[in-house]
Amino acid sequence: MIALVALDAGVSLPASAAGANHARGTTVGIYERDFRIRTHGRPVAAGPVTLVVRNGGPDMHELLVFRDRGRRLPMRSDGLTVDEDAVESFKVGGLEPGEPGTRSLKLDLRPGRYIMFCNMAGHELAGMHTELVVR
Ligand SMILES: [Cu+2]
Repeated sequence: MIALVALDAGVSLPASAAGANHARGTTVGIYERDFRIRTHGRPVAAGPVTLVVRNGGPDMHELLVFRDRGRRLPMRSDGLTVDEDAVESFKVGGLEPGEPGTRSLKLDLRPGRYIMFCNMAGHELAGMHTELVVR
């Protein structure tokens, strides 16, 4: 696990803060539901980035963040989940599966392209993935 990652499930920011630049970094709103992940899609500044993740349900969802290797993520033999162990060195953080509601994930991101997805069985394949570009 990378030391820069910190989970902070207790913090909740107003939706109006999504995408705004603050002295302490950038806040990005992420919206999950069965079976999509949406964000504003604009590049964000490198440095401290807080993802405010709202799960609209109805299922539990997680959010994993990996640096993009420029290749498709490897799947486990179940064919339904990404083999996280095979790309562990690219992982920058994540939220464990959670019930509908809002949680936040604090990251410290270098410039580059990142992929965010839910790795509960079949969810990534169903469409629960998106990108984040950091400049
Ligand atoms: Cu999910």
